[in-house]
Amino acid sequence: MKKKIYFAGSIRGGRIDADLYRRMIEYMQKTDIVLTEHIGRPDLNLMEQGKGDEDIYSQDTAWLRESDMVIAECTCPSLGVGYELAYAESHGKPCHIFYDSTKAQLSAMLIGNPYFHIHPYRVDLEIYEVVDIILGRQRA
Ligand code: 6IA
Repeated sequence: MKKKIYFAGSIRGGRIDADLYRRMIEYMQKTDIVLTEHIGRPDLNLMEQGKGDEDIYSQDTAWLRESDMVIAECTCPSLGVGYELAYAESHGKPCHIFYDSTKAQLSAMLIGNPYFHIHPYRVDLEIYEVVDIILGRQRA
């Protein structure tokens, strides 16, 4: 059965890692469903103007409740992603947090919470190995 993944990444917090989000989303979509594939789109800022904030909030919280797990890329700090992680925790969803430990220091409010599965990485390749394990994929 395909897993429903809520992928969280910075939008108004800054789009510097948007291309990494896209690569992670495409990798997860090889076997599973990413509810939030728009997070990786390069043209998101333009698109964002058409949608109201209340609609975004209700759609995203509905997707969080529907998801099997949350995978967040947290190198670029984002208030929205922090909120989503707390929301997911309160709904008992497994949460996996990736961040580049050569570029960022993760908030104590995430790293200090034993509920969260924290995955620091130094090169992008490490992300995909961990994603395979999280998604229960066989590796050759
Ligand atoms: O505070 P931030 O904007 O950085 O928060 C980013 C997080 O909030 C992401 O993980 C998203 O799930 C959620 N989020 C923020 N803005 C949007 C959004 N904008 N759409 C969906 N989720 C969002 C509109 C873009 C759309 C029309 C394609």
